[in-house]
Amino acid sequence: MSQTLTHKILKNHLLSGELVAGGEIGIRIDQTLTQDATGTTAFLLFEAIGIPAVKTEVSVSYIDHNMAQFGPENHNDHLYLQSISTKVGAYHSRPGNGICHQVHLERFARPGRTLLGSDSHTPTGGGMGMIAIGAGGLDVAVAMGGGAFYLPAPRVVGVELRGNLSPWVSAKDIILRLLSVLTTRGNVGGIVEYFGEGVASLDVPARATCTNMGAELGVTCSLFPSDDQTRRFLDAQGRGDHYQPLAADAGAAYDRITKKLHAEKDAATIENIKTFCTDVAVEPTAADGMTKVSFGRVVIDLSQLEPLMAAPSSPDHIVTAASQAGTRVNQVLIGSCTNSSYQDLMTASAVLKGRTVHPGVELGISPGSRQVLEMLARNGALADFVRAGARIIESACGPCIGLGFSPAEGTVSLRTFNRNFPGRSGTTGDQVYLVSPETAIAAAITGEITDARELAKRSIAYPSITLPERFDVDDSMIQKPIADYDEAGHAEVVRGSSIVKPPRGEPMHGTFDGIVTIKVGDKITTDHIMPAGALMKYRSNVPEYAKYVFNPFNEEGQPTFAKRAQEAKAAGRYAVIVAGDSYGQGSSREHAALCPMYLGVRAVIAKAVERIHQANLVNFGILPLTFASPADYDRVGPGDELVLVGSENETIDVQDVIASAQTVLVHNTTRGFIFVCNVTLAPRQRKILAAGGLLNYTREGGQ
Ligand code: MIC
Ligand code: SF4
Repeated sequence: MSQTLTHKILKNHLLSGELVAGGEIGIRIDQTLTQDATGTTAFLLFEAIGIPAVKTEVSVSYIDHNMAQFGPENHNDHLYLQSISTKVGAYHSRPGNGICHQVHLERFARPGRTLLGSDSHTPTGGGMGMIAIGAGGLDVAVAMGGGAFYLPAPRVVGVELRGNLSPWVSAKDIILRLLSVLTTRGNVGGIVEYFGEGVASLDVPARATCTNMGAELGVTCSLFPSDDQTRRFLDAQGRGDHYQPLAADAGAAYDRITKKLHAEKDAATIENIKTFCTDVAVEPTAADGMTKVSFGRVVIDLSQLEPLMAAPSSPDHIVTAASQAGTRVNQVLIGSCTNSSYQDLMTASAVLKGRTVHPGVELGISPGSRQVLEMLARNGALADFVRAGARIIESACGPCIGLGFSPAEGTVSLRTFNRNFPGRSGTTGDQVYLVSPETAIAAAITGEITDARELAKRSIAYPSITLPERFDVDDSMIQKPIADYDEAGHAEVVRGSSIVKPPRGEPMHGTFDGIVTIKVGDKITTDHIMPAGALMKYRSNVPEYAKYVFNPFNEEGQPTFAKRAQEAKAAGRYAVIVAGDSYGQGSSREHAALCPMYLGVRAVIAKAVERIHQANLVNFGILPLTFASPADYDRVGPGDELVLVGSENETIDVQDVIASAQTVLVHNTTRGFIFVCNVTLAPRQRKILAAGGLLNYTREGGQ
């Protein structure tokens, strides 16, 4: 039978389960990556599991997020990560060497392999034809110890690319187009597989831009075939021996995709599905305004694409650059793991060469890796940026995670990044547009949103930057594992005082007696739950970081969420979070589950919970429930007392719910009504919850 590439790679790594969409599978993980903001917890948990050395083919610890170093916390983390990497046999990419996803693509990613990373943009590696998945740090710690990674057997979403990109249109426009069709909602459990004749013209960094921002779709990962482009990239990185051709079989069947959409509110998305998908069927609209739309595969004709942008403040709020033309821009930032490759920055610098940044614009450039920065420095492109007035930012995440370059109030910032969630830039009410390097640089020159194709009218030619024959390879900032385990195992681990052992979960027992500690709306991101930016320096100190859970919702003069949750805990009640659709979208940060758990949160009731966050909740012993009837969301309020009950309103043991219930009744004793929640958990997740979390489960010998 013809197979998708996704199934071929998964089959090669399958340890348990069957590749039938919906069921749970366990796969072998070849490579892992961690970064410093999630990595300290991941390595502390790895230590807590008690396995002396990593068992993967390659595990890399990167330093790229917390680089601001106000106070000793960040540097404490760096030294801990460097020393623990030595002790347990992981590679360690030192600060300054670049953003984890860009460096991993350059130096470690391999076709046909599996990669698990404690960062939601780990799927960047899919540009190399590998299954690369983002997960919480505890899942990555287990994988470092040789444990399987469990995921739902995926639905494979086929995305066929036809034709070639026109000048001034690039990979970012492909993924923005896909976001306009699939949106950020309702794609949990899918894997996007690109295929078709249009694929051949895209080089590996362009493919990686698409797979990177696939994270915003909420799918498990995205991947491209491994072909001549892959070989060329690996050859240029001096890793030709890692090449292996891989593709789906001719005629491979992609899954039929069904999305539940609101006939009116999602009208634009439905139109896009009709325009860009095959075999579209739209069901009649139900009484609640919802309709089911299904389709065969997505088809994007690259030659028809035009410059696009994700308007404030969601990565799926897609508009054409032309439709926003003339909007004044005060800031342009080029970088992040989405668009900071050699080609991206060379394109921007070539357009800018000999010009000066518009007087109303501040332009910031952050190269994705030390390799990119060094090559730009050597070939003069860096000097062209400097001469044009660009501010050069170090090779790290920086402004993408709100560390610096917060825009002024009421101004527009154009960024080549992947997320424009409200306030992520560090400015409340920010207006961030996500764009390609071409659209970014056009605005840097004109001072306003510009369809980059208009630059031709200013006699600016499109610079066609091709993949270099040879990248400058220098791995001296990557510390290699010590071959002699005896020597490595005795290495001293440096633990600054800000590195605090993460708390352990406890199993729940008896009646679940809860109180709604917060009620939030739709699309609550992990940035809302556990803000990053300057607060990220507390990542290795859960008691301190937990003070800021739901910080954006804390009101002056009122008790914070942390206080309310701890009060509930002191009163012997479990704190409960009530949320709308797509709860926990965005990053993989497990602190968005770990810190609430520390405060006493033991259940989340939402209309829907996003994949990585759902797994993190379970891993830290928090019960994720979904409203069987979304209308019940409106009937629950903050402060309501909720008790899980049996069919006759009798009390039940929460362990029984965890063990086998598919649904559970929730008695709102404050308002006097009972509603139904779905308990959607894989069998292994039930065991993890019963144990009070993955750490306990793993230590007790659970697989
Ligand atoms: C992000 O882009 O939000 C981050 C910061 O890279 C996170 C990881 C983290 O919170 O440390 C992610 O995407 O997973
Ligand atoms: Fe870093 Fe931004 Fe990429 Fe997250 S999305 S890994 S913060 S560059």
